Amino acid sequence: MKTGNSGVGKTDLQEISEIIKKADTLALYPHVNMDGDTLGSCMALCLALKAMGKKVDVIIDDAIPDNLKFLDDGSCTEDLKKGEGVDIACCLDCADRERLGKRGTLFPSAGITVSIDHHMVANPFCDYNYTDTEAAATGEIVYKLLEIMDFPGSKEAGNALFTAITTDTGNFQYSNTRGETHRIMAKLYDWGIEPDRVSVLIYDSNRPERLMLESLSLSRMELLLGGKVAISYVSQKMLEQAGAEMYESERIVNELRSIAGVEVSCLVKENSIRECKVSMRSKNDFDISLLASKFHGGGHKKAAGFTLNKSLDQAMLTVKNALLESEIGKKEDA
Ligand SMILES: [Mn+2]
Repeated sequence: MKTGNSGVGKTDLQEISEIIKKADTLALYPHVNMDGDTLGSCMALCLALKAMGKKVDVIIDDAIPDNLKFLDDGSCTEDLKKGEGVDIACCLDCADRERLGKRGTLFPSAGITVSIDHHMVANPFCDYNYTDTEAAATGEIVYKLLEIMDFPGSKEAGNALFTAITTDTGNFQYSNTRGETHRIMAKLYDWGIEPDRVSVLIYDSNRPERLMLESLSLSRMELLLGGKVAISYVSQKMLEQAGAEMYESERIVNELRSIAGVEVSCLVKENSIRECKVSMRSKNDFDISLLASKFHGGGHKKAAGFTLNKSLDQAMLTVKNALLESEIGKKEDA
C-alpha cells in the first residue's frame, strides 16, 4: 500500500499518472449519495481517459441527482458487471471504504486500486492512496493529474471539473477556496468551460416542490439566544404537503444561517417516527463539529451533523437544550 501526503510511504500524482497510462480498462467510483465534486471528478477523468483511447465506466451506487444528470455522457452505470476484471479501479472523493456502499466487494477485485481524495484518510484501503487536504475539491487534484498526463483539455471535462469545484467551495465562498483554486479555474476557462450555462443547470434547476418545502420549513423557524441561533425542522407531513423528497431540504440549513446575526443554524429532519437527522452550520468562529461529536456525529467546523433515535418533538427539544448549554449560549457577545 502506498499513501501520499499523509506521511506513510510515498505516492505522488506522477506515479498514479504512470500506472493509469499503462491501463486499458478502468472503473471509476464516486461515493454514495453523490455530490458535484465526486461525480464531476469521476466524469472529468472518465472523459479525458476515453479521449486517450481507454475503456472507462463510472460505477455508481445510487441515482444521479437531477441537477447533476447533465454530467453523464452515458458512462455512468449501476451495472456492477462493468467493474469486473478491470485493470484499475479508482475511487474519487471517496477515501472511506464505507462510502463505496454496495460496490464494496467489487472495487478491490480490480488489478490495481487507487484512491484520490481531499479528505483526511483514517484507514487507507487502496494500493495507491493520494490525499491532498489543501485542495478545496477532489476536482482540483484531478485537474493536476490531467495536466501531468498532458491532457490538452476539453469543454466537457472542464465543465465537469468546474462542477466539482463550484459545488465543494459553495461557489467559491467557503474558506477552503484558495488562490490555487482560482488559478485552476483560469486554466479551465482556456479549456472552453461554460460556467454560466453549467451554473444554471446546477443551481437554478429546482423543482417547485423544493421551494414549497423550503417555504413550509422556513415559516417554522425559531430564533434562540437573542438571534444567534436559528432552528427549524422538516417533518414527514411537510414532505407530503409539498410533494418533495427529503434531499430537497438540503439548502434550508444554509438559508437559516444566512440571517444577519445568526452564528449557528440547525435543521432537524424527521426520517421516521423514531429517527431524526440533524444538520448544523456555523458562520464564523463557533466549531459546530464539537457539538455534533457529543451526539456521535461528525463533520467540519462549519458544517456538521448527527442522528438522534428520537421522535421529532423529542429531537427538537434535545437539540435546543444542547445549543442553549453550548459555548454559543455562554458567549455574551458574538
Ligand atoms: Mn469533495
